[in-house]
Amino acid sequence: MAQGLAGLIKESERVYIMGHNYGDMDSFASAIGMYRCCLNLDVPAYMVLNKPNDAIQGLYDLFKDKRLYRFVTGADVTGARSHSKDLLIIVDTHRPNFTEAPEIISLFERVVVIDHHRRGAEIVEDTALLYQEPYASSASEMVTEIIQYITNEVTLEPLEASALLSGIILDTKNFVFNTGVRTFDAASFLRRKGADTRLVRELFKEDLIESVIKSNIVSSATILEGGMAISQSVEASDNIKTIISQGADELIDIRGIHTSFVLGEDGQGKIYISARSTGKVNVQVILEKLGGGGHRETAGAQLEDIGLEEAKELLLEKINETLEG
Ligand SMILES: [Mn+2]
Repeated sequence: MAQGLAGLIKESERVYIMGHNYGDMDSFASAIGMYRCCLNLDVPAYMVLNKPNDAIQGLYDLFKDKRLYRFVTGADVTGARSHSKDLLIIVDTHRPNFTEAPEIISLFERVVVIDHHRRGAEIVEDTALLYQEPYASSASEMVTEIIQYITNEVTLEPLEASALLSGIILDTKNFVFNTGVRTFDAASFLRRKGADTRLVRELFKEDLIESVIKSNIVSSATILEGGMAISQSVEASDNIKTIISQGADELIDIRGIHTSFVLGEDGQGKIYISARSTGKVNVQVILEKLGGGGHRETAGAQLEDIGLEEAKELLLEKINETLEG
């Protein structure tokens, strides 16, 4: 795979690399990793990034002022030259509409996709190379392997290695999920190349405010009979969906709790519910009764024109109804 990819890169005038929209550390880092492959092959490359969001800002800040790394926007790519001799590499997604700049895909005659997600209905058509590995933990893991085989001389800067390690850590939630032998092999290679585990830890630090809200969710939880927990965020936030889903995650990590429900309100007065279960209770069935949906172990719902306390009462009613049924 690496040899095929090396051939495609070498016969290109320029290479453009893009991840998915609302990029995360895995898509950003795997783009950095492929950028490094192009540098090692002496082919000029550009990373396509419109506007870094909060999830990658910290990581992006480490690279943005270094002249070695070249970032362009989707508009820069559309407006520039003919891309008939260029190559587009898409990382961490295979769905055209999920990419950072879907409009540029058709400008390229040759497109490569490197992704670890299970294949969905929508996929980039006519790829010159499709490398899809659902057993890989992350795009960063796949790219870390590619870096080792694409050139005989392997150059990888410590900062790039740190970025790739943070991508792996994000997608495996600290080497817990989808973690195989090859994940540790990749991590070990990155550490040898100078990946800085303290720097990675810094990148995962969250804002104080959000962390306080989350602690409140956990500390104010009520335990219902038989290992179910229910809680709410007293603070409204525009980021409430993320906060309550992480709060619900933390609650089922507590021994004795197998199901958790967390409510919260966004800045516009809309109520969100996030539910998690270890599988004992089907939370999808409960939240469907409130117009929500999801899966057996992860579900959510949104309610309008209702207060937080009222919504909580309603939820408790549906929980009881379901369990009695
Ligand atoms: Mn990923």
